[in-house]
This record gives sequence, C-alpha cells and structure tokens, in this order.
Amino acid sequence: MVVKLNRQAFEHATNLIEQGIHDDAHNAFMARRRHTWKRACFVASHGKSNDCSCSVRLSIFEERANTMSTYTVGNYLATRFEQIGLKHYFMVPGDYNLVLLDQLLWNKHVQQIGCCNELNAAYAAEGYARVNGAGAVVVTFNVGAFSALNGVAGAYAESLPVIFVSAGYNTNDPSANHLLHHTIGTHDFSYPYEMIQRVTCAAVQILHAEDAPYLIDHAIRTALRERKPAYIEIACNLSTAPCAEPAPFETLLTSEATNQQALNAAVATATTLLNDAKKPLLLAGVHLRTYGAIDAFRELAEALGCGVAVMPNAKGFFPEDHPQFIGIYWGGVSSSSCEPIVDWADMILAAGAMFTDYTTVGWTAIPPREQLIKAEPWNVRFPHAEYTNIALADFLSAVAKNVRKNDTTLEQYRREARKTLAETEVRSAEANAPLTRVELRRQIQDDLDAKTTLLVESGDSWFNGMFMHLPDGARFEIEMQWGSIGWAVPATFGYAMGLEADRRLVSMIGDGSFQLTAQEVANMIRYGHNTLIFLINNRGYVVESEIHDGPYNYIKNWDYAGLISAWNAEDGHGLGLKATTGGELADAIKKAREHRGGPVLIECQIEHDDCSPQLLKWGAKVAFANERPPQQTY
Ligand code: DPX
Ligand code: MG
Repeated sequence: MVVKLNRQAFEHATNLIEQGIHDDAHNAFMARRRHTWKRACFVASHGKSNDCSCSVRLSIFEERANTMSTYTVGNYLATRFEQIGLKHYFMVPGDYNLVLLDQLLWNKHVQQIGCCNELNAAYAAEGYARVNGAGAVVVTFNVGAFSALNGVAGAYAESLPVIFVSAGYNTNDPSANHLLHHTIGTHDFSYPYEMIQRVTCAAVQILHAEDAPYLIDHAIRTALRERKPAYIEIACNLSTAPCAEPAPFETLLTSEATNQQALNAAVATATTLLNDAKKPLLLAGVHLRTYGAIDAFRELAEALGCGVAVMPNAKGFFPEDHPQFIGIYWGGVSSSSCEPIVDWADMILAAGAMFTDYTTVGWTAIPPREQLIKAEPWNVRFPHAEYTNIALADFLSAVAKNVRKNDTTLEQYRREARKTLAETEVRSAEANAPLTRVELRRQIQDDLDAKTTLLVESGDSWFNGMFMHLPDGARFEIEMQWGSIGWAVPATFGYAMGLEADRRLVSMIGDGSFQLTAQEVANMIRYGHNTLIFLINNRGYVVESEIHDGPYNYIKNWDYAGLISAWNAEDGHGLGLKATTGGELADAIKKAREHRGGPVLIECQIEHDDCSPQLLKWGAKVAFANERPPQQTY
C-alpha cells in the first residue's frame, strides 16, 4: 500500500517521538497536522512507505494511534454542547482558540456561527438562550473575552445560561516567565479569570487535561441550575489533549428539591392571606420564565379568578388575550386602567418579580410590604415571615390547589376599562402625511400575529412595544435589567438562529442603538434569516433627551436602508426600505411580508420629539431618582 506523506511534517513527527514525545509539542503538532500524524502511525505499523524511509519506534506510534481514537478536551466540550440542546454556538476565531474551534467542529450536530465581533457573539448567544434555553459563545484569549464581557454580564442580569468559553495561555508560559500578546504586557495571568468570575456563576480554568471533565461539567451544571452564564477557559495547548469520553448527560443534571415542610408552611400562610383578602391580585414577574413557572402561575390565576397584572419585563408570560389579564403594571406609565386596580388591591401575590428603579418607575411603584406576598425563585416573603428552599413553580401550583375564588379585582378592572376604552382607539393616518410614532405603532401592531416574537431595544421602542397587544401565541423579548443599547441587533440574530421554522421575528430598534452593533445584520443576510427590523430613525438618543437633554444626544445620521445593499455584497438577499409617510410604511410592510431569503430593514423616519407619553413620565421619574443628592452622614 502506498501512503503519501508530507516529508517535512513526517520527519517532524518522527523527531517528536524520538525526543520522547513532549506532550505540548505533540499537541501543537496534532493541531496542525493530524492527518500526517495518522499517516505516520500507519506507516509505522505497516513498514516503509514509497515516499518516506524514516525509522520510527512502532510501540510509541501504536500508543499514539490508540490515543487518537479517544476523546479530546475539545471533543468533550462539543459533546456537552450538543447534550444541553445547542444546535449552534457563536464565535470569533483568534490564534489562541483555532485548535479548540477545530475540535468543536468535530461534532457535526452543533453548528459554528461566526459573528462580526465578540460583543455581538455574546449578545447572539444571549438571544439564542432566550429561545433555546441555553447558548454558548467561544472567543480568543483576553481580547476576545474582554469584548464579550458586556454581553456575558447582560446574560447574568437577564438570567440566561450562556456557556462562555475562551482559550487561555499555553500552560508552559507562566513558569517560563514569558510575556504574551493579547495581555496587558505584564507577567500577571490572573486578572482575566478574576474579572470574569464576577459576572458568571461558575468560572473554571483548564490547565491540566485530566481535570477537564470535572471542570467542564461543574461549569455547565452550575449554569443550567442557576440560569446564569458560566466561564470555561481552556489552555490553548490542551484542547487536543486526550480526555475521557463524557458520562451520560443525565449524570450532569441535578436539581435542587423543594423542602416539603417549608412548602407546606408557606402554602398555608399564603392561602390564609389570600382567602382573607377582599381584593386579591396577582402580579407576574420576570423570573416566571427563568424558573419554569409560567404554567404554575396560570394555574394559580385561574384558581383565584382575580385580576392578573404583568410587570414590564414579564410581558408575554401571561397571555394578553386571557380574560383575567388586566394589563401591564408599570406604576404611573401602566397600560390603561391597570394602575388604579393594583393600587386598590389589598393583597398582591407577586410571582418572580424584580423591583428595580426601571421596573418601579424610580421607586414609585412598589406594593406596600404589608400587602405583599413575594414569591421569589427559591423563597417566599410574607409581611411577617419568610420561607426558603421552595421552588417557585412548586409554591404557585400548591397554592392554586388551596385558594378560594375571588374575582373582585377583575370585576373592578372591567368597570374601569369600559370607561377608558374610547380613549385607546387609534385611527389610521392620511397615507401622505409625514410618519408619526402613533401611526408607526398602529401599523406594527396590525402586523403582529400569533407566530410573531416582538423584540424591543432599549429606547422608546420599549414603550412602543410594551403597550402593543400581543395576540395569543405571540412572544415578547426585552433586555430591561441590563438595558445595554446595541443588544438588539445581535440578539435578534441569535434569537432567529434558534427560532422554530414556522415562527417570525420582528425587532424594533432605535437609530442610536443600531449604530453600536449594526454590522451583525450582515450575518442575518449570510444565513438568510427572514427577520423584519423596524429601524426607528428619530435622529438621536431620544430617551436621553427626555431624561436630560444636551448636544451629546444628537448623532450622525446614516442611510440605514442603504446599508443593506452594502452588506448584501455579491451574494446577499437582504432588503432595505425607507418610510417617511404612513403610505410608504404600509407599502414596505407588505413587501416585507412577501420577501424571502434575507432580512428586511424598514427605516422609519419620525421627528426627534415624537415620543411616547409614557416615556416622558417614566423619564422624569427615573431622572428624579438618579438625581437624589448624597445623604449627609454627619
Ligand atoms: C442610551 C439610550 O436611538 O433610541 O428611542 O431614540 O431613545 P431612542 P436610540 O436607540 O437611542 C438610545 C438611547 C444612550 N442609553 O436613547 S437608551 C445609555 C446607554 C446604554 N447602554 C450603553 N451605553 C449607553 N443604555 C451600552
Ligand atoms: Mg433614536
């Protein structure tokens, strides 16, 4: 049999073996010349080839050949990716992680998706985790990891398990006293790991291959359990190192169990408080989805029969077509008729709620402590007691089985709503009249259907989207806790990557936010996503203008629709459209519905001052909270 070999590479392989196979050298060699190594092994075990006549020690080659049939550290990680349900992960290559990326490519069931930069890749993984349950981002040492950090911290704030993988330095470098590129130019290698530890629920450094299974599993298990990102750093010379085959996935999953005694006590207390109340009400919070409690919450709502209000960052977690839905509770900027009912209730069970300055409109909308049952992910707070170790879904479901029906708050809401119905009707504008925010909102609302996810970026898009009605089945995505502008474009890309084939994604993104991460639209084009983006061009940072105006809130205008043809280049099928009137917008939406093979971006031009009334009110209250003077302590 004739085996053709690259002579130089073959001789290099032989040298390594004759020097006693230094592991790191072997790994480095393997990374580049796996095939040559395999062929060398073949030659070694079958005698000389026609091309090479190097003598090699058979036994050593055989040992290496056996090694090659086993898992590597990178393969181990790739298998775990697949097992936690990833079909894609997001990455940017760099010299430290190239070998790791090769090792991940080995798993054909998980697709590698390149992003324009690491910040976008992290946001894309975060968006993917929203629709898929978990996500992953793979970056290079320091420069890649630092760029990704904002998105990773965002995933922490939003409670999304994103596996954050970075290549690390070569294990030989610290003791060799080397200075390395992509560092701050000192011999200190500890700072990246220490920084990342602060924004992840688990952080591991793989510096010895034999530790890899335990450390990878620890990070992934913690991320899944805590619904937070976890960090895995793999030394750049270890991703090809031999590694045990992963144990069955089930061994990785451990779930904390509810303490039955605590649950019984909490359910008894909650039942008494709710049954004794004259005007009970339920409030849906952001953690309902994170902790798998959406169905249990609905079960409780239907058992209690009361009015159900939804916090802004939980929009979509209770159906808006449900007869008990009374609207979005957001203090003074709540949807119509909702605030007076919440204020009127005498006992509120808030499930998975997070009361922050944003969600409470600058601390002006927190239910009084003595009228609040606050069911958190793992504990329940009552006015005079607290029980811990209780899973949110277990608690809600158990209370549902015990409470008495009381629809007082729902009935009162219906009376209020009848009074204000006429005010909320919006008529369509003249087709040739300049586009307004009200007309824009009306047309986007009409375009939503049961298969739509509406994703809204920080900015007036929050308010425009928040008060749209979600048809049954429609979903809503908002990054309200972290609130980082630039999130929406890459999160849209990641979300669309994980979206079910029969659903559609519509995103509302302001001009200022778009300018941070715009280039990821190019990857929506690359992968032919049929996403629709409403780019709201109101010439600058309108939210900031309303909180505190100044010259810094006005930005360079771009030809946003025109960008699409630049990104299409020679092979893309994106479509960029511009709307300056209601008629042009209607036309563009119609074209978008028919377009296939790439995203559609509709640039909607409106006046800078044309913003939501709710934004004006909310902005003033948040500004007031921000501006509180320092307390005197003497
Ligand atoms: C900033 C915000 O154009 O939307 O509707 O015009 O406000 P609107 P735009 O996207 O502008 C967004 C702008 C500048 N927030 O008004 S909300 C401060 C900020 C942030 N995140 C980061 N940097 C600055 N939230 C990363
Ligand atoms: Mg703007």
